[in-house]
Amino acid sequence: MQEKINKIRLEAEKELQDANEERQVENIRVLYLGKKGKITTLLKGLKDIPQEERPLVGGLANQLKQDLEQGIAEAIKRFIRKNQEERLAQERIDVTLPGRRISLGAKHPVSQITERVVEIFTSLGFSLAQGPEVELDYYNFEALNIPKHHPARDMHDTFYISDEVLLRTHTSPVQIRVMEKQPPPVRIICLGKVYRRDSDISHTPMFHQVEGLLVDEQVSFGDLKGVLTAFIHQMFAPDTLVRFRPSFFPFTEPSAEVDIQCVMCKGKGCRVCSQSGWLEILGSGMVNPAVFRMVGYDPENVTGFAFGVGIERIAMLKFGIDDIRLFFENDLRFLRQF
Ligand code: 2U9
Repeated sequence: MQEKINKIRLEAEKELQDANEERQVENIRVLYLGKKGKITTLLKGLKDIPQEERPLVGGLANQLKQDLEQGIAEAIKRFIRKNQEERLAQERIDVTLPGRRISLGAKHPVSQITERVVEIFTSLGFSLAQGPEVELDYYNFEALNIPKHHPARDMHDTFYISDEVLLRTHTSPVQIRVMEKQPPPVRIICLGKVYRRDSDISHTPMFHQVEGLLVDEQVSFGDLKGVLTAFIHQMFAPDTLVRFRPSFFPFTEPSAEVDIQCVMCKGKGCRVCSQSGWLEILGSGMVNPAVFRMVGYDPENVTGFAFGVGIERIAMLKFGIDDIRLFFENDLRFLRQF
C-alpha cells in the first residue's frame, strides 16, 4: 500500500512538473483529487485495509493529498503570473498617440433661427404664446374668417383627423385662443410646428412658423411697417431694402407680403430670386374686423396687425440652402456645417 502511495506521488509530481499550461494542471487535479480521482479512491479504500495498517497508510495518503493540493495551487499561481507577464510584454501602450476627438453636437439651423427670431421680437416687447398642434377646424379656419368651402382652404392642404379635428396649418389658432381669454392690448408671438400636405424642394409636410399679433387702440399700418422693418434689419443686415407688396389673406385687411432685396445678388437678379432682385420673406396685414368680432373684441375700439414667417425659409436664405428637405434628413455631414 505504501508503495502504491509513493508511486502515485511520483507520478503526480512528474505530471505537475511537465504541465505547461493552466488547463493541464486542472486536468491533474481532476485525475487525482476529483470525485473519482486516484487519491480520492485511495482514501475511500482505507476502510478495507487491516486496522493496524490504517493509521500509517491513512497518514501517508492524507499527506499526499495535502502536498498535491499545495503543488497544484502553486502551479496555478505560476501560470497566472506567466500569462500576465506575456500579456504585458505584448500589449504595449503608446502614450505618444494623439487622443480620440470627441465629436460635439451643435444646434440645428432651424433652432438657431427660431432663437434669433424670438430674441428680436421679445426685445421689441412681444411675449411668447403656445397652443396645440392638433386643432379644431373652428380655431384653424372658421375663427380666422375662413368658413367651410372658402377657396383659401385649398391653399392650406390640410391634414384632417376627422371632420372637425386637424393638424394646424398655421400658428394663427394660438392667437385666437389668446384673444378669447384676455382683453386687449395683446402683443404676442406664437411659434411652433405647422403641417401641410405638401412636399417638394421648398415645402415639407411639417415646418416651423413664427406669427405675431399686436392689438391695441389706434394701431396703424405704419406700426406694422416699423416693427417688421426693425425685425428684418436685425435678422439680416441694417441696410437691407424692404418693400411691402399688396396681397390678400382672409384674416387680414389690408394685407401685404414683405420682400427684401435679394441677399444673394444684392438686387441684381439671380437664380435664387428668379431674376427679380427681391425675395418674399413674410406675410402680414391689419387684422380683419371680422376676426375681432369672432373673439368678442370691438373693432370700433381696437385695431391690430399680424404677420407670419416661415422659419425654414429664413434659414435657407441666411445659410444659402436651396432644398428645404435637407433640414429634416438629419445627415450629419449637413448638420455639422452650422
Ligand atoms: C390672427 C389674425 C391674423 C397671420 C398672418 C400671414 C399673413 C402669412 C405665411 C408666411 C409664410 C405663412 O409660413 S408661411 O407660409 N403667413 O403670410 N400670416 S398674416 O395673420 C393673423 C394671424 C392670427 C388672429
